[in-house]
Amino acid sequence: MHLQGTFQFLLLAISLTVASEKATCDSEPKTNTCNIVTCGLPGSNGLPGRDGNQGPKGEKGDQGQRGTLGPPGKVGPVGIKGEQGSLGPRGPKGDKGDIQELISLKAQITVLQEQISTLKAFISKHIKVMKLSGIRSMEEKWFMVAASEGTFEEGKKICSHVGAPLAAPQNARENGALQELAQQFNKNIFLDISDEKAEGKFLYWNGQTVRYTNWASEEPNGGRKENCVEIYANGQWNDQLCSEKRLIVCQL
Ligand code: MAN
Ligand code: CA
Repeated sequence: MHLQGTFQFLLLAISLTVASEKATCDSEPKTNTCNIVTCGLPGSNGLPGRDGNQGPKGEKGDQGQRGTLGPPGKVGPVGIKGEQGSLGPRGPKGDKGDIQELISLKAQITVLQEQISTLKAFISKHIKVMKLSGIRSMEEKWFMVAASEGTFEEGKKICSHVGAPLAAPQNARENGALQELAQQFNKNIFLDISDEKAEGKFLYWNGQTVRYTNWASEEPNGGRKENCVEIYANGQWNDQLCSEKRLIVCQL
């Protein structure tokens, strides 16, 4: 072991000497003289040295490039209401009123008023003619004398020619209109009311139960015999024989 170490030392010493001589040979100009140790052939390259120590920390790099645009943020809360704006400038002056147009409108109104008066007088005369003819007109119901006399069945037949029933008052006003006709023609009038189907149960021609009545005192008293109804000139009602002949008034 000791010998091996010694040998290695010697080899190293020789190598160093040769290297030194080689350097001397290369650097010095060639002369005719020669050194004691002659230059040998250069040795082969040694093994690569060990890695060096870590270098010093580099300088801070340049700033990076700007990033891409991010997504939009959330909508913020509603702002507070602003104050009322100031009054706007005054508008241009309007056109002068057309007095001639006003005069024309007044004239038209006067003409219309005259026409309305004429129409009113015309209608008034017609109503008088109608009344004399045995017609009473209300908002939606008209009574019209159709025959001076007839039984209940005859009367119904006459009115049916114009698709109408006999008169049947459903309130005091309508009863008053029929009363006028009874007075005017001095005859009782058959109403389109009967208890023929069920004794004591008076129905209109269309089967509806009679609501408004104006029975005279003690009426109705006819039992199964008097199944029709007449109106007197005083406006009161009486159950009567259907075979009697009375004024025939239709309801339109
Ligand atoms: C007559 C008839 C009857 C009526 C009485 C009233 O007899 O018209 O229907 O009830 O008079 O007194
Ligand atoms: Ca009676």
